[in-house]
Amino acid sequence: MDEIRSVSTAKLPEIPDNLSIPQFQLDVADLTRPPRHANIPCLIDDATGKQVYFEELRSRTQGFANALSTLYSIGEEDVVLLFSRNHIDYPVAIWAVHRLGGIISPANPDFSRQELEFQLRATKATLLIIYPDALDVSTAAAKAVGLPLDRVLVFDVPNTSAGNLVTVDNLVQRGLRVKAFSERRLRPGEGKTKLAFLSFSSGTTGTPKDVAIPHIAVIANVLQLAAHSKLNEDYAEWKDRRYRPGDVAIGVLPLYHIYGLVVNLHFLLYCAMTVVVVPKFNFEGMLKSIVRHKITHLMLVPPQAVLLCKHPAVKKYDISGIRYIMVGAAPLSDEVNQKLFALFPDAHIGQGYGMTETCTVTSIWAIEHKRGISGSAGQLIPGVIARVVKTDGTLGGYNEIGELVVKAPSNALGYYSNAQATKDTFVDGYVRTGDEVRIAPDGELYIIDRIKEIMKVRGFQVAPAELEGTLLDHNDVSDCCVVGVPDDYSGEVPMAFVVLTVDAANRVKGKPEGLEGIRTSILKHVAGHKIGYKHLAGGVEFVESIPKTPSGKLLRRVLRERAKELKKA
Ligand code: 4UW
Repeated sequence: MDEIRSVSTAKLPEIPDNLSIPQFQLDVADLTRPPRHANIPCLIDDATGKQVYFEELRSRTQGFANALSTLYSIGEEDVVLLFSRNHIDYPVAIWAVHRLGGIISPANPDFSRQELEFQLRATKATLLIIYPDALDVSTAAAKAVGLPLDRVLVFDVPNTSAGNLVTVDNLVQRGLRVKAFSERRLRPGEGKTKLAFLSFSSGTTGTPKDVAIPHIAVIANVLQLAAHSKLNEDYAEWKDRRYRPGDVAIGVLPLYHIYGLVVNLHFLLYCAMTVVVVPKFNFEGMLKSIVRHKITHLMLVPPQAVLLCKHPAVKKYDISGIRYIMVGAAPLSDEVNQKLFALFPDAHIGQGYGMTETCTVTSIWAIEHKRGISGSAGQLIPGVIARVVKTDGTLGGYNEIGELVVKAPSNALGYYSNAQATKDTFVDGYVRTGDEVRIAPDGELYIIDRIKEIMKVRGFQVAPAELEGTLLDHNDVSDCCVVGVPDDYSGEVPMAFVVLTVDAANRVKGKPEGLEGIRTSILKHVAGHKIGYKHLAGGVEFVESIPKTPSGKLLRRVLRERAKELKKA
């Protein structure tokens, strides 16, 4: 056997290759999508309760496109960097840029100045849109890369200051008074190559890279999910239908990450559902929102599911309206899964699995199963073709273990500015996932291990190579290796093995407090340059040397085992 396909009987419709994402989401009447009732909002702002209806979403997108085109000359291939928490105008910004032929590069809103600078430089962004709490970081980063401050815009958040910056709402209002932009239409086939997003991922190795996601990738994944969930089949008699117009999902997943962007935003809006937009995750805040907005759908990452199972505050709230919980982006333990089942006896609960490079969902639990099978990441969705590549390079069949390699209409094109990494990861139209899996004959996909270098900390990628670069900038570090160590809440956390410079080693010889000083200084150094989830929560361990192969490649596995032993001791 050389290929394994989805066992789903659902039929994937033809995927339009001549539509931009906003045209697909907002303009075309598509018979396969549930009709949106005029009285069902698309978005609700969790903080203010403001509701945004379909027509308003559409007109705001057009207004913003007008303003971006006339006042900022945004057009073909311009990259606009979105450095923001979730906001009701987040999709407005995305789709306005897309309507002009531009590209969106989303960034984590908690990034440090250095991390934002890196992404601004890498993408050559010509416009930056931020959330007001990032004024200082953003202006410093913009200055550092030479982006004029009049090209930094800010989303409107009540009771916050936008400094001297122009706000998005101000521009939308100005843009609504004119009709100036000309819609960037795609020629037949062009959707396959016209870029929509540059999202960052480390892939299987190295530092974060810009994943080139074309318009068709997002459209395809939405249609694959729709087919998988039989959204377009008349099964109205199923009271249990998974996604119904009027269902309300909590939007705590960050929209800058591919899971939130494609599933929580594009797919759920396609389902004519309502998404409650939450700028910053806070567990008890989420419980309150679940009650306030009568939430039916939770899209979560494993640590949030852990809180749901263990946090004492859960008992204080009536969350019985929840009938769907999807968890993914990192492994979910059997224990948590079982607890979820017990806590929500009537809900649909299961895992999804995906990756930035496959522009998102690769598998999700079957629509016919109310509950996913514990330990399984679900079944391949329609349109996905999988190969299981064994360690000897041959292809495995059902129940054989190997690296999952995936072909799908949603696959990204490669890494925009890294030809070598593209060659290594995107092979003959397939993406190497770096995940070790087994596919059972009934179609269930089990993720056995992660064979790639990256760690997943609370569902976020952390690239060891990136942290090793930062560590090497510290004066006392001559060599290092970063590995993940297991952690109950975060899944895993980074830990560093460090070799001191000869100077530093001499300085602290026989002085344990001196060594402690260096350890603290290293921890602070990383904390000063990197976002919170990349901090060395697993600690720093000093070693004489880093084990390497004769060709100089880090033997990361050896240190990963050492780290596990240290944690046990
Ligand atoms: N079990 C074990 C899982 C799982 C997993 C992902 O940051 P990225 O590039 O992308 C993501 C995407 C997550 C996602 C997308 C759509 C979806 O429906 C869903 O289900 C809830 C989740 O995280 O990291 C990709 C890597 O994250 C790991 C795996 O190593 C993968 O290559 N990963 N989902 N259920 N591991």
